[in-house]
Amino acid sequence: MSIIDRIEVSILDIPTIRGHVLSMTTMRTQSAVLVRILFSDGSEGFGEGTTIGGISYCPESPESIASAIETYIAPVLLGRDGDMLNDARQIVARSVKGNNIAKSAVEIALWDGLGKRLGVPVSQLFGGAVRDRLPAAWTLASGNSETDIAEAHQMLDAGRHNVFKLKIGKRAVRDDVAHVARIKEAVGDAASVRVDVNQAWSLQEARWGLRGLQDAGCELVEQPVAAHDVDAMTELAARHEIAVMADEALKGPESAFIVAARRAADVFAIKVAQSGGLHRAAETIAIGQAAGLGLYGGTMLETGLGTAAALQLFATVDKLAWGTELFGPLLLVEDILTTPLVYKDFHVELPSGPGIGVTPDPEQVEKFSRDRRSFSRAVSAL
Ligand code: MUC
Ligand code: MG
Repeated sequence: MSIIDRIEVSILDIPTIRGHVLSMTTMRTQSAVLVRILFSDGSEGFGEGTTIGGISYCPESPESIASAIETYIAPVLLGRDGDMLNDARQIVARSVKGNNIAKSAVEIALWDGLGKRLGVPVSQLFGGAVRDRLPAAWTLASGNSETDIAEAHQMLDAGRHNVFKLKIGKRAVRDDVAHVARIKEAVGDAASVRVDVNQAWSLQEARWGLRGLQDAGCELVEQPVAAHDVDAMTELAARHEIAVMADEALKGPESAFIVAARRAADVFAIKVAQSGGLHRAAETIAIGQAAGLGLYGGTMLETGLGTAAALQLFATVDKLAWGTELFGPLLLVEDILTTPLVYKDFHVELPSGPGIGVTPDPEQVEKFSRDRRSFSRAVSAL
């Protein structure tokens, strides 16, 4: 038995290499909630939960993630058997509604601990990896077309990325379409161009937008309208050839079932954190596969730690038709891992090693740490 003895939570604030301009905010820092679980046999596991732009992307914030873990999730897990993942997930699900990112951060740490104790990578606990590297897209979001074009060429020349996701939705639809067309023209057939609207358009704007994007050679549009507007997504997916991808609309298997049943997307962006953990992300993948939808490995712009956890799951998926966007650590001025993930030949490699395959460097954690709290089985102390 490996009893969950102690759960440590810290928020790391890591600056980004440039402003990341999204329809709802501009990110200059990524705040990652790091979870460390210590087990009675001396083993440990790490997890991570991030959101995007504080609280502008979804209801969870770095502070709420840390607070949900320390106030509600840690108390129900301390003293339980860390090898019993289903038991842990179920008790947390019964005690805490929503808070998917917080649950995911803790669940990743449990998987990491279990994998390390068994001496196997987490991918093996999900049936085994079927590939050792995955295509990784890059997001162009400097807010300026010229800067984005220069960045795209730099990435192509370096052999780092040949799939670009453009963040749009902040300007008028016509200006956004012109911006996308310029970038597509500049990269030509050397790269795939896709966009993410992050829910910013009304259905009427989206009708025009999708037509313009399609004519500009853009291959896919992610979450063009509000996450709850399933009917609008259904109409857009049916009327346009450009692929429509659901992101914010997917919060695990329950919502995935609704989106799939209503044909409200052609592609699922699978996000481990948004799904509520690796297990629920795997269930979401299964629903997408059963519905015949395309799959894409999404990100919440995690550090190398959360990115490695996602890699462990995505590497087990039979077909990821749209690749991944697991570039999170590259957007940060510095990563926190002892050994960074390898980005090469337009791919990111699956780390070998047990658990999630990576470990945070304590000095880097200390350097970016905003605060640190720990909760032990006997006493809970700040
Ligand atoms: C999102 O909405 O997909 C993923 C990549 C990126 O640049 O932002 C995120 C969020
Ligand atoms: Mg998105």
